[in-house]
Amino acid sequence: MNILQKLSEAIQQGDDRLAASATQKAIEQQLQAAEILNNGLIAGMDIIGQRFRDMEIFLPDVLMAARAMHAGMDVLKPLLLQAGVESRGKIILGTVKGDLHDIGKNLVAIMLKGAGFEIFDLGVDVEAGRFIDAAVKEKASIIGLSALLTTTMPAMKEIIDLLKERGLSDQIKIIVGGAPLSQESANTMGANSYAKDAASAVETIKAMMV
Ligand code: B1M
Repeated sequence: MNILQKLSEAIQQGDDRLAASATQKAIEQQLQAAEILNNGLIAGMDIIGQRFRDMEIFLPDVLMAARAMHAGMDVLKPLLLQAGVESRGKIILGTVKGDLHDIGKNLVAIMLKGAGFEIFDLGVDVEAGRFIDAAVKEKASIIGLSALLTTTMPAMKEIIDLLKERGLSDQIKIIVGGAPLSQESANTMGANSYAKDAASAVETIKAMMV
């Protein structure tokens, strides 16, 4: 079993210590951060997602996998954070109301910080108004919204509508992402942009800043 398979296994078993040590070993073997992330950590989490959907495993198993994922991400973080010196701009980020998933949102935050953006992470289960208040307070021109549940996607539209109601949609742009979303759903809800993963979120946000 190679080190990335071992890392994926560690996530699936919810073994946070093994996840951290396998991530460290992968780094020592000079593997690229993106490879460790995609073919080790995320690969393991994808299998957890499938097994959860098929009811082969249950919520506590998913929670343990999430803890192991965070342990691996903590070790990988310095590599993903090849920090830009000058701030490229401020971004408000969070997971929408009713949704507690934060692994993907945290990855987006890490990659954006690495690209030199200043991130104000509001966390999970964030009320619509808080996103807008934070953007106004920090004079941020972009709000990034994450949702992992089909049932919480409508909360994104609520924020977009509230922004319009407050007459701020010319100054503040919205980018949305998360597993149940697509370019089509982003268009339908009226978001300015959509990104399918953390790496494309960085590229899309750079383009939005121009
Ligand atoms: Co939940 N969960 N979960 N879960 N969970 C999913 C999302 C699910 C698909 C599992 C399944 O059934 N196969 C399913 C949703 C079904 C649906 O609505 N379509 C589901 C469910 C049903 C639930 C509960 C309702 C279960 C229950 O209680 N019966 C419950 C809801 C709780 C709530 O939020 N109110 C629940 C709870 C949980 C845990 C708490 C146990 C845990 C989350 C822990 C945490 O986040 N701290 C959890 C987990 C871990 C998952 C799965 C297994 C993995 C999610 C993950 O972290 N993936 C997930 C199945 C899956 O997605 N395969 C599942 C890894 C992460 C790197 O990817 O988050 O997709 P992702 O982020 C990507 C992209 O989406 C994108 O970039 C990221 C990095 O590349 N992206 C953005 C994300 N946000 C972005 C923002 C952007 C741009 C890109 O711009 C701003």
